[in-house]
Amino acid sequence: MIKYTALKKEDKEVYAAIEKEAARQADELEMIASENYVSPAVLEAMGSVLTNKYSEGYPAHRYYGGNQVIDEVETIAIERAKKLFNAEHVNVQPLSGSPANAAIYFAFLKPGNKVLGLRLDHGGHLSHGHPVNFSGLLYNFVQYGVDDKTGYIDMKAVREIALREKPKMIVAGFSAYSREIDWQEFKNIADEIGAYTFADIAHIAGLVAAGIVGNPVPIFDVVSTTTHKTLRGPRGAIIMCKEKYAKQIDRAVFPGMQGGPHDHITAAKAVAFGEALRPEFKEYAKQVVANAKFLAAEFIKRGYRVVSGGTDNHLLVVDMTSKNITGRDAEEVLNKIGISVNRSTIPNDPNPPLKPSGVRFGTPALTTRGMKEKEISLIAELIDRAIMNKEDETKLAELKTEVKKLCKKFPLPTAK
Ligand code: DSN
Repeated sequence: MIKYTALKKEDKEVYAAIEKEAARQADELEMIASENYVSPAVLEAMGSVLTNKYSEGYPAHRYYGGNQVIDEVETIAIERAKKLFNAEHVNVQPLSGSPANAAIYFAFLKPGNKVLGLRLDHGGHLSHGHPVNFSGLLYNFVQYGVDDKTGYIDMKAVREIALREKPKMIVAGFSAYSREIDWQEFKNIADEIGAYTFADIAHIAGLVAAGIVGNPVPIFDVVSTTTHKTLRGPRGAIIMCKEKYAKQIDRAVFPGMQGGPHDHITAAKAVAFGEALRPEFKEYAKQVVANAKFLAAEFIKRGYRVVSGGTDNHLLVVDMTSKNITGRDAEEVLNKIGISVNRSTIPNDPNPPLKPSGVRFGTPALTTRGMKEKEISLIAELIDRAIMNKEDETKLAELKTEVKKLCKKFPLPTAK
């Protein structure tokens, strides 16, 4: 149990806010696919004195003195990440996912170069070429999508677009796509046109590390991932690449994009990678996927349409149209009963992004709490009852009590 003794004494206002958020996390169900609960060890490393240090540069090549210990910490993080993902080279300094992706573009491309990425409204990410994002503004992105009928990425169409457009880089990866990606097929297409291959595995990194889904690291030129989603580490990111690109990636991260790395976060990344190398992590990752598949089936049983008909990973996108509610309203209703989710576009959504038709559900955080199929079944029932009684405040209050009762049986890792 984290005590925050000094904070309680020195800053009652911030202490009270943190305690309130801790209670919210403990008493509510977290189903946002990109969120998770870190272990007490990861949290302690994040709160360590390593935050006091400046260490621009890399182990044994720093621009500040006093970095002997930081060198050790960063080297541990690098070595563990290499082992976890079978990577030739790893940079553990990126501050988060978008800065990591920016560094990759910076390392391989010139402004205006053509890049092929997955459309945001088909499950991609802002940093994969959306027009309001730096990626779409600086580079000339063309986009692929999912097949209208199946909801799967249409690899034939990807090939056609790639051969027609001849991008300098192909981006594979997503933030709301529930199916396995055929990394080898992406690589084959890229090789036909001499394009770089970049995989963003932010969402599935934990599943990749556990060997539950395919690993692009040995196949692709460069791979980025955040460390805080299924991987269950601190907020941050890493970049993995072939040894021949090591120098250009390292230079792009520092001095290209960033100044001093966040050494306390590097330590917490090392701790999380150490945890992910243990057999228990594999069990967790297996259960994450089993829970997501089970949840998809429970929704389908109750008459919901799940995009692509199910899932191969930790997330699913559910089209709320058949229940006469938008994704935004469903998010609000579920919030009232203590279940956090986020609205999501569905492929070719007739509704605008702020009021899309879908909701994205994820199972990593529930699984970290120890929940299995039995609890997932109850949660699906609670969600459905909330949606069906969306205007009945009394019913919603009763459901909130049921959610809290379930949460009490599954304390957070940091509460033990
Ligand atoms: N915000 C993250 C997600 O929810 O998927 C992606 O950056």
